[in-house]
Amino acid sequence: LIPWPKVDFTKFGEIERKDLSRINKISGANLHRNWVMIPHVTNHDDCDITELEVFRVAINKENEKAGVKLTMLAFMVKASVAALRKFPEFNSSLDGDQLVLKKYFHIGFAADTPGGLVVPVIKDADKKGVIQISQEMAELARKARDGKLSPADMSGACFTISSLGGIGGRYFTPIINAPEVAIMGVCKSQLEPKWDGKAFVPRLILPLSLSWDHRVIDGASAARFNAFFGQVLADFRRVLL
Ligand code: CAO
Repeated sequence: LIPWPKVDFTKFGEIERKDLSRINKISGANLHRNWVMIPHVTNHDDCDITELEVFRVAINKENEKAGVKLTMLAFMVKASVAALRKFPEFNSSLDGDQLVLKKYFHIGFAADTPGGLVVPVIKDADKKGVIQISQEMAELARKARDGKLSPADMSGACFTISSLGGIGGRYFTPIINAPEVAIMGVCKSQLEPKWDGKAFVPRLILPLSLSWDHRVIDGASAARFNAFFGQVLADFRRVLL
């Protein structure tokens, strides 16, 4: 590679210099390695979360006094577990000439903090309900913002979800969090007109962006993974199957 350009920006105008945070330095090095070493591909898809959002809002209303708040992200953690069970190569890591297939389901989620990006992990998400996952996520996100996450809080993930749903955007290309082999990026859901065979009806559509490691996964499996993930969110009874 040719050297990074060295430019005296003061020649062009006023500037200010700021040190990178500790988290920026650590996550930047990891992201750079993962971007360079993993052959990434990203599949984009949409899923219909109209019914799930109605259910989520109703449950939150029912439990308002108890202070329970179910988040869309917690449902996505459960949907990830169902998809990882169905497509075990997504719950693996490369180790030389071998693939390590994991029988546990720890799901990481990207959390934006004033110091930078961190990925706390919900352990054994297969054994937890959506309420418990929502509560643990809120607690981990709070610890992340306060800079109080321990190394144990951030280790052992099998698969990561990066949600920009509360912020905006349509699709993006998330970078895989090695040694995981895939990551689900989620953007903001929007009401869109969908044809039901007779008329256009308003449906709440969630954009999905799944990045995967082409050494382990192929495009057909990724398309199936996205389709299944979307089917689970469209009809959550499928997590029971
Ligand atoms: N579509 C539309 N709205 C959404 C949504 C979606 N997919 N996901 C969440 N929202 C809405 C929620 O309904 C909520 O709205 P109200 O305040 O009106 O109830 C609001 O966005 C906040 O959502 P939330 O409290 O459920 O938070 P969250 O679970 O979406 O996010 C966390 C939590 C920790 C993931 C988030 O704070 C965060 O850090 N996100 C950024 C992650 C990131 O930076 N990813 C990029 C990594 S690559 O650089």
